[in-house]
Amino acid sequence: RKNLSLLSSQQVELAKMLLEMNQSHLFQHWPEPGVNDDDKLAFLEQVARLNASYPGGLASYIKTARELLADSKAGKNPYDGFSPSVPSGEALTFGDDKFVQYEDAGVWEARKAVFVLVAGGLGERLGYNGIKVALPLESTTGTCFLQHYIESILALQETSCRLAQGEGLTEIPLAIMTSDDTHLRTIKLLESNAYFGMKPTQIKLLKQEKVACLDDNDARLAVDPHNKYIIQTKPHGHGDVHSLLYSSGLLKEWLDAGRKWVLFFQDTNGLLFKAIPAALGVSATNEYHVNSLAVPRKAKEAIGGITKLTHQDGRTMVINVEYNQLDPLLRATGNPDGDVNCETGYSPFPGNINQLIFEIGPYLEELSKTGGSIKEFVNPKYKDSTKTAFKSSTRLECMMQDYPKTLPPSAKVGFTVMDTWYAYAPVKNNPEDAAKVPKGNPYHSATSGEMAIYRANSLILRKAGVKVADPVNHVFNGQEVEVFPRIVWKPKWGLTFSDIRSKVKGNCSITQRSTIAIKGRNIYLEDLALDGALVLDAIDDAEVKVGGSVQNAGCIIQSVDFKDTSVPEEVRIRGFKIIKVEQLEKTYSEPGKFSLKL
Ligand code: UGB
Repeated sequence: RKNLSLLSSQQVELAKMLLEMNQSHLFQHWPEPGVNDDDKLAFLEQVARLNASYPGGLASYIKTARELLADSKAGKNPYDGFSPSVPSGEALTFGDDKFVQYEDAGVWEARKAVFVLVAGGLGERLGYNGIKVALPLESTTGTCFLQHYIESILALQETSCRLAQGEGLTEIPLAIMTSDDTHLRTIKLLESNAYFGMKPTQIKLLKQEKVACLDDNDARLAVDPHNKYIIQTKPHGHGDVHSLLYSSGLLKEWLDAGRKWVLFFQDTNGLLFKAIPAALGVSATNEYHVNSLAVPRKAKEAIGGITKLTHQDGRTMVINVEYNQLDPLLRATGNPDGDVNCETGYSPFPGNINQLIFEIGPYLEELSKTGGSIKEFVNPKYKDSTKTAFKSSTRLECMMQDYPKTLPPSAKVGFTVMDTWYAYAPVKNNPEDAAKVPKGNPYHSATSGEMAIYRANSLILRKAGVKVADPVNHVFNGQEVEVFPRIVWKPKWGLTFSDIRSKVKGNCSITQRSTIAIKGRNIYLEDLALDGALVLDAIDDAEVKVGGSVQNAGCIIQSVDFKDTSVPEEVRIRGFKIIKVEQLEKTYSEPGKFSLKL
């Protein structure tokens, strides 16, 4: 290995910077030259990595940390001088004329879009040991979140590029932000599934680095308790996505290639793509630089609230206020009850679901000024009220939805409120915590996430004219949920409401105990009466009309206790499994027109 006397000038500069920034404790334990040189080199290499991965470098990190820690000690309110009010945005109703117009506009625009999935979090609240994008979003077909996301993007790509034939753009890129916790497992999931049908070159992985932990109010960097040559690090938050898109050159590449929109989304929302086309249509029609998707939110629910903030000096911004800050902000500004439901039964502040659509041009222009750094915050857990010592080391954090905080007032920042039933069903909470959620508030568990898919698909088919039976109530893992028929389809079968509406005809009906999985693009249901389980598959060149009556024993749902470790974790956390007793399967693998009368 290298001798310490051969340190690069950059390493020497960084060590000097640390000494100047009152970080001499990092070197105090170093023995004389020649002893532990490999450890010392590894330490300096880590310092160089931490320096390179933070906009402005480590010196800037330490400086910002000191300022934020001083503000936190002084109890400074980050919203000092601002008063909150309810903003106005675009509200959509699934399936009505306006919604369909926005969907059409969104599908047309989609060929100029890129998607960015933030998937660097481990999901501590869920307590699942794998990566969250590998979890099945429903267990009827076992499709995992990543597969569903990729297939949805491919379906959008196919339709949008076909509509705009000859315009040159043929692929919608996907970038995935990973972290050390998720990177290798994300690659493995993609590689072992042939990238779920996407071209490998269409997907770019950007790994976020962790940031240095801080031991005290002077922002002294924390060393690992087990190895003094390692600086302790923790995740910096999903806000890293902006600096990564900027520093990797991807944003510029996309803009140069004629792309206009970047859509950010999170790791476990199986409903999201039902809302994407219309939301993109809203961005395009209203020429929003920033468009945040929101849903009605119960007061104190653990999702941020979209809020209009007006400063005493007249400045205003529409921004997410995180769930733990909205209530204190309201109380401090003349609303003694804080965050409470209004007469609608919901908080007047719509809930941020962290699905953001930015116009790339103005976004890149802004990042060229900021380097992609996002307003950070610090959340130290103090030992006592003197706020002089921490219970454990802390670090700076940042959130992707804070991007608009640095924008000038001329920026067009809007939001779109969608109904929760078709836009938002994340899988975030473990069964025990979900069972403790106050009645009426969403569980956000694997159980509710899956049931939300069946509910949304049932309600959409109803809107399209199918007679879908009412749900029955069941309790799984201590959570009472409505169980609709298990209706699932591939994104390419029904990407938009108009698409779906064109594929069901005549008098169709589905009973509550039924299951239907539609896997082919050109499958049409016509006068179909289903009471049991039916699986339909067809290649894209096969057009199949399916009608008549199906009756069989179908699939049954069997309860599973989350504590039963003999059952795989992804099954246990949802509290049930699906047993296929009898199902009718029809597959069409030859091109042509077919009519199936059952
Ligand atoms: N994530 C990363 O990629 N890197 C990180 O360092 C951390 C997370 P959580 P959170 O949808 O209900 C957000 O932990 O942060 C990814 C919004 O802030 O699931 O508590 C991670 O993989 C909040 O306003 O959520 O809360 C995941 O995909 C509200 O919208 C995503 O970031 C809330 O989500 C979110 O991480 C919500």
